[in-house]
Amino acid sequence: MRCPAPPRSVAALVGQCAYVSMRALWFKRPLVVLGGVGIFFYFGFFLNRGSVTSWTGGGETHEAVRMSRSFSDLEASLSNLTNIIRAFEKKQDAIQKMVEDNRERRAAELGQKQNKQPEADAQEEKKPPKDSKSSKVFPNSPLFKQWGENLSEDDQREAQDLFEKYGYNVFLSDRLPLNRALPDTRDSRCLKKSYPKDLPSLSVVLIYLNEALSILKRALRSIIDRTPKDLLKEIVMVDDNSNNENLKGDLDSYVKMLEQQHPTVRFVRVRHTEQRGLAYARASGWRASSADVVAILDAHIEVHDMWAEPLLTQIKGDRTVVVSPVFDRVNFDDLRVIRYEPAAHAFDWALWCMYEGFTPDYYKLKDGSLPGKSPSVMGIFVAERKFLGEVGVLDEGMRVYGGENVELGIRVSDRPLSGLGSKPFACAVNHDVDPTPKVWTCGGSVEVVPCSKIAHIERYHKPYMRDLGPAMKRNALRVAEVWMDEYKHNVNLAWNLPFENHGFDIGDVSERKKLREKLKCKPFKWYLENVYPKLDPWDDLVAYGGLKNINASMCIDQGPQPGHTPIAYPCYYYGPQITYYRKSGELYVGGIKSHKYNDNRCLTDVNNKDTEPGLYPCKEAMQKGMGIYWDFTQGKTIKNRQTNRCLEIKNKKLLIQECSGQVWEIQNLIKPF
Ligand SMILES: *[C@@H]1O[C@H](CO)[C@@H](O)[C@H](O)[C@H]1NC(C)=O
Ligand SMILES: *[C@@H]1O[C@H](CO)[C@@H](O)[C@H](O)[C@H]1NC(C)=O
Ligand SMILES: *[C@@H]1O[C@H](CO)[C@@H](O)[C@H](O)[C@H]1NC(C)=O
Ligand SMILES: [Mn+2]
Repeated sequence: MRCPAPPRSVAALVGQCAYVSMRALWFKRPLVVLGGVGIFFYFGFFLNRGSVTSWTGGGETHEAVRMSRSFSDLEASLSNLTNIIRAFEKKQDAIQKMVEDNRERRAAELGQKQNKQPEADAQEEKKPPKDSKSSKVFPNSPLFKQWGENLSEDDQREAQDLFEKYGYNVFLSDRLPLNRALPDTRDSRCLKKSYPKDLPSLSVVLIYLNEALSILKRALRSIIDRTPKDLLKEIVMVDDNSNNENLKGDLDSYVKMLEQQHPTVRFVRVRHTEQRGLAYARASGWRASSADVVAILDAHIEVHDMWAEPLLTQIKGDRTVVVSPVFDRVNFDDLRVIRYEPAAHAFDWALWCMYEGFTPDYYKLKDGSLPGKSPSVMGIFVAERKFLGEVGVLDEGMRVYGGENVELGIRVSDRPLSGLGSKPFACAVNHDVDPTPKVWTCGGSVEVVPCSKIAHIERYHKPYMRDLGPAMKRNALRVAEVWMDEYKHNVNLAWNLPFENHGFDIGDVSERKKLREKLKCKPFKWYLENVYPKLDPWDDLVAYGGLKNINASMCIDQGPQPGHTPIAYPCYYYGPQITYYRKSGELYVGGIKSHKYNDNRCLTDVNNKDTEPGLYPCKEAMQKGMGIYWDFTQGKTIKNRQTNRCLEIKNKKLLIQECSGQVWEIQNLIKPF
């Protein structure tokens, strides 16, 4: 799973949420969104937009190291423009502050609960670390920010080595019991539910690449211990060409031992001889499976008690529903479990995943144990095996990482998102009716099931590749090409790529297009209107990019942040200077939001004697009577409709004044305006 930090508390949904790993908690700082509609990550926006080249955004890891690497590349390429560099340094300070804030919040959070670990099933091979006073060998390592206080220097070195290799605390994992207890983070109503006896059988698919042995063992252990014997048919382990040695012999002997202890469970091993990426690995696990239902999971997880029954019950009631458990976060450093609130799995136009509130209908029922409909999945999902095959499993033409989950979400969403999950049927079993439909549509829907919980490590960095950006972009462009019809260019906009000649070879999509035709899938417009109306279609956008004043030869820039005063600046055509002009006359500076619940920042004539322009959330600006609508055509003046004053530059200052005839040029035209 690749998504960013999900909501951590109920408050998240009513107001606030914490994480996108899909953008990780380090940089996606969740903001309070009133009305319970969603969650937004203002900073992530800047990052994604901001990086023309190397910033990967998203993922479980926006770490400072990578940040500064991206920024120093940038600085190098702009080395002759010292003032611009200064601006970016300022930005880095802001980022730093944000990181500190997050750390403080984290510290507070960690102070809250300790999970008790049982003594049993400890891993004998290693003793707990000794208590001895020693200084920090890696004071700047994220691993030691909250953890490892009393480790000897040798142990610190070992722990740091392992952390750098795996992205989580393997040193600690090696010393925790494989069957450690997890806190019960479910809604209390879940404990009172009962589930049908005759549920479909289950294949659990674990995909992994260079996972630590003890993490993988703990995942296996938890699945075996916490899935009813009569439901768990098999565990399919897909190794996407790992190169760590202990995933060979040591893992084999562990699996052999499990096989002997649990003769009813079939263990299937799939090994790729080259790295094929997440989508292919998940699909090859699906191919190797044979039970009624497949659960396709990451291998850095532990399932909670009763995780399978609620999911299987939903699928028993409706074989076309693709379900997801709710993921709790396991910290990469101390491996503690942090409760996440159930939330819908959503995405933005860059196809980064993120959490979002369910629809208002859902919350009206005031029962957080009920399944909720979701526009997409995060990556981990559970589906009826044959149904998944009928609708095309996953797009195996995707590479490395990202996009495949959104593609699945779009593909199987065939019903309006009413906000409610399907009602579990008491007995009507339809998973074994004739599964060969005459004409199948892109049928189905996605649900998040709160009574099913899986603890998932949000890794500090991922093993797939140093920079996931190119793969993300490529896969997103694939999704756009196959599924998004007239909206496909929104993906280019979100990644700041030109519509044509974007430089990515997206591979052959003809099979996926054929699939779409064969399944008679509904148009993307239908999906937007019925399943995911929160996504802003951006359909009245007419131009975007840097906006240059021809007379002064300078660009508009969002100016110091936080702040409300855009400025004139030498053009560098980067995040803070990217503007979006809407047919309505709204002009955004410094970014555009993917979701309707997130307000954009409108250029305003604040309508008083003060001659500086403003940059305010559009709704707020409207309420305060500021002018947010501008008349503009390419190479002409930018004139406020309300005040008839113009946006101009005088002595290198951005002003609003009586029109003197200065003209502007915007970088990219989307349609004539
Ligand atoms: C900076 O470099 C660009 C080309 O890389 C050049 O066109 C421009 O004149 C340079 N600016 C200054 C101030 O040296
Ligand atoms: C580290 O050692 C000190 C003194 O022995 C003790 O007070 C403290 O609780 C220890 N910290 C941890 C995290 O074990
Ligand atoms: C600004 O530049 C445009 C195009 O070069 C020119 O037609 C116009 O007269 C200039 N306006 C002012 C006020 O200098
Ligand atoms: Mn994951």
